[in-house]
Amino acid sequence: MDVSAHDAFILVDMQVDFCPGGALPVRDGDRVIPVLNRWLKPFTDARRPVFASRDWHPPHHVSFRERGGPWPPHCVQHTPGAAFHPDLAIPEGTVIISKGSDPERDAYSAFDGTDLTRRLLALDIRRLTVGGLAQDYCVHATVLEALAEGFAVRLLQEGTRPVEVQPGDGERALAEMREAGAEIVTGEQP
Ligand code: VGL
Ligand code: ZN
Repeated sequence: MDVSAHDAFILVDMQVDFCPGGALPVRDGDRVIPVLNRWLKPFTDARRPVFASRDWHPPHHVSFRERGGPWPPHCVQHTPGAAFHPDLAIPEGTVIISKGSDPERDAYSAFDGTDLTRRLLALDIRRLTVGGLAQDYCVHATVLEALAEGFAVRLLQEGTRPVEVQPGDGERALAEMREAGAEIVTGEQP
């Protein structure tokens, strides 16, 4: 894969709560970790910027079931479940983008309510390579917003997995991202 001066890597919500055993587990969510570790290598070798988004909810967030939301409590700020998965080799210098911190409003996209666009433009980034969880929620929303903001997107198919509240959500999300202009890159390694 080519990595140029206009490329950055976006790791979406690779947190303990989205992996097996967590509060809102994505089936085989942890299987993407070695894949992402391998794909990160050409970016760190080329000293390209890496961003890691995290779901970062206050207790009693509006998206939680206790408040009539769709999700069990997950990724509560400063709890072990909100931590990045320990097996993910987060490169030195990775910029953490926290989202979903407003108690009254959910945010799936890493761009939603964050300064990600401004940071990317400041670095003259034009193309994003994206992987993480979940394919049908935060990855989907992040990819669509990136494209709408004018960034090119390469989505790592083996670097993402869906939570699939409804069967087929993962496939539908993938098709929508492709139709919106994302390049779907296959392979367990670069
Ligand atoms: C996510 C559901 C709720 C995600 C976050 O990261 O995809 N999904 N909050
Ligand atoms: Zn959430």
